[in-house]
Amino acid sequence: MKDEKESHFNRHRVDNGNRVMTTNDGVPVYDNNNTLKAGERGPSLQQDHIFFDKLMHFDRERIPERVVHARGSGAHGVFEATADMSEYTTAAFLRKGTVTPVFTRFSTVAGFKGSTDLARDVRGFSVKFYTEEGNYDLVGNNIPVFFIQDAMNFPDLVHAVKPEPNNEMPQAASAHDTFWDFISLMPEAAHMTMWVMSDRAIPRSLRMMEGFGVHTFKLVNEKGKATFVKFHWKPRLGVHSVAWNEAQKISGFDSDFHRKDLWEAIENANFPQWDLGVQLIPEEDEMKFSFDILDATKIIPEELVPVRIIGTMTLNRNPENFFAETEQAAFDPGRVVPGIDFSDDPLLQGRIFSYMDTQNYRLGGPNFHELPINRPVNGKHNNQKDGFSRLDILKGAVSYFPNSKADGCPYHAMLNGGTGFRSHQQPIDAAKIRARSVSFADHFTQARLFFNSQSPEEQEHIISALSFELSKVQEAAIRKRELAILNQIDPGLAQKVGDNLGLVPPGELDALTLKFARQNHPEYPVKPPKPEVEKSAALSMKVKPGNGDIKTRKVAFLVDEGVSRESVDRMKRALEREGAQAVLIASHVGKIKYKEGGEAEIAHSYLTEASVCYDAFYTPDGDSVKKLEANPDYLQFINEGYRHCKALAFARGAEELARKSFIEKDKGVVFESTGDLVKDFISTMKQHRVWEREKARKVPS
Ligand code: HDE
Repeated sequence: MKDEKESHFNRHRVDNGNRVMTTNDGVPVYDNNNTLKAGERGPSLQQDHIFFDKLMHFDRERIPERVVHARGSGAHGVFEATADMSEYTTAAFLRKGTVTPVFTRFSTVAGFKGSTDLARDVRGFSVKFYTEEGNYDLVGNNIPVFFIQDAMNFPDLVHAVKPEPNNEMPQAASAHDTFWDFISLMPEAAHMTMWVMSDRAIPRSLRMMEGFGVHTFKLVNEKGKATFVKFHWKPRLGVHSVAWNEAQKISGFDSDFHRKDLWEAIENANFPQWDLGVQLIPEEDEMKFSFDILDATKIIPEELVPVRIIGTMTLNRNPENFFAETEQAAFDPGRVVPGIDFSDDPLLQGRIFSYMDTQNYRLGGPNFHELPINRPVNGKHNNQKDGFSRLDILKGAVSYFPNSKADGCPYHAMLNGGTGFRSHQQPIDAAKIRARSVSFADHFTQARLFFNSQSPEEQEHIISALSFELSKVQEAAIRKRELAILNQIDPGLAQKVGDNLGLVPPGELDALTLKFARQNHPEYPVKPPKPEVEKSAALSMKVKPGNGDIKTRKVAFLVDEGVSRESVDRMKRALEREGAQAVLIASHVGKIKYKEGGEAEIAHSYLTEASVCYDAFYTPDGDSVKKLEANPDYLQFINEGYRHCKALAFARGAEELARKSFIEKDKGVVFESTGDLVKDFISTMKQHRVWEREKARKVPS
């Protein structure tokens, strides 16, 4: 099997090394610089087939970008099952010890393909498992709920959040009228809105975010018994975000920040890992909760159903060609393997159509599954044929079933007692109806649960984000309508956002919001059932497992001519022991002299680097201190780091620099003279950020 998998990925690799250049038909190209002309200074000739071959291809290099999730980054890896799940599912890739190749693509949702990585947005988290029973796609997000409950509203949601159609602004941003107009008329979006306004929407790294299947799915065992399941990805590096002010600046300094971070981690063999967890709900318990498990705007709190870890994904190989792999990867929640099935979640049901349809268009026809990145490793065998860009060459005269001429092949699994995909035999007795279940009508209880479960700093960030976004909305009526929704979630929250908008939150939902909600539920608002829990610890990022690890964190060492080698090396060694990265930054690249003699090679200067691209800052001792004091770029670096609540360490001789730049000592500012420089710095970094600093901050930058 290993060889087969290897050849699967190798088959289409092209190596141009030591080869003569050819046309697409393999004709050697003699001159790749000059078009064919009538005379040296004459017009070009129509018979220049070499030039036409080249330009014809060039003119068609772009394919339609994804309507949503256009901006993305992918990586190859493996998934290893670590638990025996045979009691619940026949899926072979979930058998303990099975190792399955995967391709994972992370994305933002709203921005175009070339937009910034650090937009406030949901992140897509799609995993294609190349299992021995075919491809399984778990196409999830880094937020466990969604804005809407029924797929019918999806194009409207996307039209509302995308740049406005008259002027195509703003890019990769939800802070504009049409988004909030829509959201304030759709109270079902309240829960998701809280998540998107939280720091989850501005991750520090794609490697430091959770993933969720969002919908309830089903696992099906050998006896045909189904168990409902929710999927979770838990990052080994913990869950971390940046500050909003920082995110905006990163977008300017390095709009590839996340893409580069993922790429570099893999190149440096710091392979990111996630554990796959499941919440299992017996079929009998389907109606047991105060919410409907088919409603994608609801989570199942971990207090009610714990998350059980069943495997680990490791991303260990960057794509060799972005277009061929990441851009052409076709994910589809409709691709399930035996042992996994859909629930009746109306959002999921709609997705089962949309992805296949979108790939058909985007990748130019029905043969997109033959592209190397989309091919199943176990091969495909059926009677489907022809169509645009068919790659496979089907042998023989027979392309129908049943047949006798090819001994009945390919046969379907039931004929030979095999285990093909069988849908869960779910009994249904219902009238065809276009309606919304009343069990979907409570929109605020879980939005409140989320807000109540956040730490005070996280709550402040949500308030600031809502204030930012709604301040950017031009129409006062929209601001007010959203405030009325926030007031239903938490009056204190609405009050604080209202203060920032100069508005008093209305006590009742807006008449227009009610009008639209009543289209789905004539009796709206419906009295909400009593929730099982009022708080859920797992919803705060503060307490995530894996937090406290500083592996791969980037620490800026702010140096200059005459810096002390001893002061640099001592900290560098300690950080590297923890797996963190020390990056020397000076006023110029090239060589600088150490105080003790000898030279350091500097790859980064203030010209190319920004403080927002680093996790923590260290100013070593040496003659460099005098130079740094007079360097406004240095002062901006540490002031901004301070503003963004990062750890700052100053060797004894550099402590004065902190005071001169108005940085006040707090638990994130480490001085050599008042503690253990190295130990205190590392332990502060382990807390990720000193968010408490935000309130006390007096530094302007
Ligand atoms: Fe998607 N979504 N979506 N979505 N979605 C697409 O498929 C769609 C939804 C998600 O890395 C599109 O190939 C509908 C929920 C990810 O390539 C499109 C509905 C969740 C990706 C599409 C939803 C997602 C997509 C655009 C409502 C989280 C990127 C390009 C019923 C569980 C996949 C494409 C990648 C992409 C449709 C809602 C996640 C248009 C109709 C809920 C991660 O088919």
